[in-house]
Amino acid sequence: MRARLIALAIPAALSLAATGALSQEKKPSPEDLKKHETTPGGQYQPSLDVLKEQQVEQPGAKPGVPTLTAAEFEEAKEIYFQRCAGCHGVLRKGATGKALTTDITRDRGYDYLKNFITYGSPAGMPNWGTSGDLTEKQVDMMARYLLNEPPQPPEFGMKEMKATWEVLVPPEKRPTKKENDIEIQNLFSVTLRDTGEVALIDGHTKKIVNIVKTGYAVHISRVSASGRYLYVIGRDAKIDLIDLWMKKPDKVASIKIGLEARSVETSKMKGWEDKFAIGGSYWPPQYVIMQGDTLEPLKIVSTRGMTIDTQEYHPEPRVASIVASHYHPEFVVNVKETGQILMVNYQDLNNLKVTSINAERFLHDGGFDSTGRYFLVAANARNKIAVVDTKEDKLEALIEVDQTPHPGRGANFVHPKFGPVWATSHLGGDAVVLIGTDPVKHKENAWKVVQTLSGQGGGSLFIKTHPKSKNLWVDTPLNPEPSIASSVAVFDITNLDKEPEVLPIGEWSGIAEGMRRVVQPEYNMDGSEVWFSVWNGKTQESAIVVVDDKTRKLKHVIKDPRLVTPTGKFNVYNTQKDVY
Ligand code: DHE
Repeated sequence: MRARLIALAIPAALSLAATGALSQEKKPSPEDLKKHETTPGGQYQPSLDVLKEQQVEQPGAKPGVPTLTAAEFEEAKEIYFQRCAGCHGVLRKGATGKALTTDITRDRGYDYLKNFITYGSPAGMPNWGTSGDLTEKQVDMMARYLLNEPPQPPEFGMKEMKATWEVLVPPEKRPTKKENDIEIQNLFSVTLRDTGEVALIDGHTKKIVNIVKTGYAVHISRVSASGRYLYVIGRDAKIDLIDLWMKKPDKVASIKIGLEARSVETSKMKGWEDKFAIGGSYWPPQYVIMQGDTLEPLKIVSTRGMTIDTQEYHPEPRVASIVASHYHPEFVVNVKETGQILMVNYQDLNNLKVTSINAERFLHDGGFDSTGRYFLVAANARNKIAVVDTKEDKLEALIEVDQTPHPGRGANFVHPKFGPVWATSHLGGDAVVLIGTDPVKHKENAWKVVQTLSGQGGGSLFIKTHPKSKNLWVDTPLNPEPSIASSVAVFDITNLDKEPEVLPIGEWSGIAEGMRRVVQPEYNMDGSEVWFSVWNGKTQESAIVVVDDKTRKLKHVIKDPRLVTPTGKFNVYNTQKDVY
């Protein structure tokens, strides 16, 4: 799967405006071509795999514009959604990459487009042609595709959602108390990315309790405030609700909330525990509030609107991370392309109150500070962290960090010198940035980068610690160097000036084949163990490696033929209580 993600690498920008070394006739020199190599940050772009399967109408021909046959249109559309739309947008209005609307593409012309697609650019556009990813024929087809109007994928409203909504076990037929003897708070929901399943693994016995079929390329799991319900979302926008009280925890409801999605969350405010769920989608750009125990869709809200900086209309601002406020009955919805953070109050769905906070464009992933009051989110393509005060519902700070921050939910700990900090690692380099988070007792450090550590290299996705731990773990699964991708760096929180120790988790797994990408450290409930996924290709062996947190020694390797492409792991208690 990793190989697939890289092969489907999307450009950071098909910078038609930034001509750089490439002009219409001139081919780049071999030296320039070297600069066109895609970085880990450039590789980590959405691939709209589900959208590519959609039937969309071919826009009509226009005089003077080269046409495509129906078969060519189908192929070009698939390539575009899979490889280009992540950066340039489904409707080609631009996202992290430049806009490719026909006013621009026709102005640049066929030859120009063909060259760009063939050779790429140092600004981040991969060399699709010279790399062999696209044939000459495909490059020609894509250049023509871009000269035609973009097709519009279908909307997905209440009618479509209701048609997919299923309550497999109605609430009145569900257990009235926990019917199993699993310590459910120490259960892990493990994403099996390429089989579209989650493995529920007992944190104590390390045995698989159940494998539950979920959405396509399943992405994340979140846990309800009571700890009873588990919500899982796939990239196909399918949400599955799992009841952990059942004798064998299993699905009780499911729904599709769009065509492409990445995030789900559940209401956590006191008095509203388990009441609502929310799902955010990439396409159509919208979020939906659902009944927490049935997933019945109640309220759909579009995120289409104006960007915070240039205040221009954006037709497809994707919903990135969503968290549930602990201070108000609100969801914190991060809208990627407009840069708005929406505080969606779920108290009265008919008179919905939404506070829209101007943060920064390209919001992606983030988590709370240790008090649960401040939410820190990466505006990854802007190299910034935005901080929202969820008590006052306002932007607290915008902090410049390193290239392409990717915190996951981040890591909170007390720095020996600077007090409470939240940390993020980066896709674009080895920096691990620590940000002060205590505006009361450490005012001078609050919302400032107080220290920058050096990890193993770029390509980091997740960082983790636990309130009971002295370790700070930093993964590097997207680093191109196999030994770095298959190991993890661990810093001593009590002595951060010391070099990190590097643990060869991939080697410890005993797996000999594949890249053995080590991804997403996740603690067990009491903070004594850290679990790592050893993520290999779909047909290769993968595993979960459990490390003793105190000794940093290998404790256990979980292997099972059913553990195909494990990536994210979500410990029920830590996810329920936002412990990270
Ligand atoms: Fe993720 C979180 C989007 C690729 C594993 N990912 C998120 C979130 C978003 C997101 C918006 C935050 C959700 C939230 O908190 O509500 N991810 C995307 C993409 O758009 C992207 C870049 C490309 C795509 O086409 O999906 C992408 N993500 C990946 C992967 O390739 C990863 C490494 C493996 C996989 O399983 O697909 C991956 N993403 C994760 C994980 C989290 C996540 C494990 C949750 C981390 C956490 O600790 O909460």
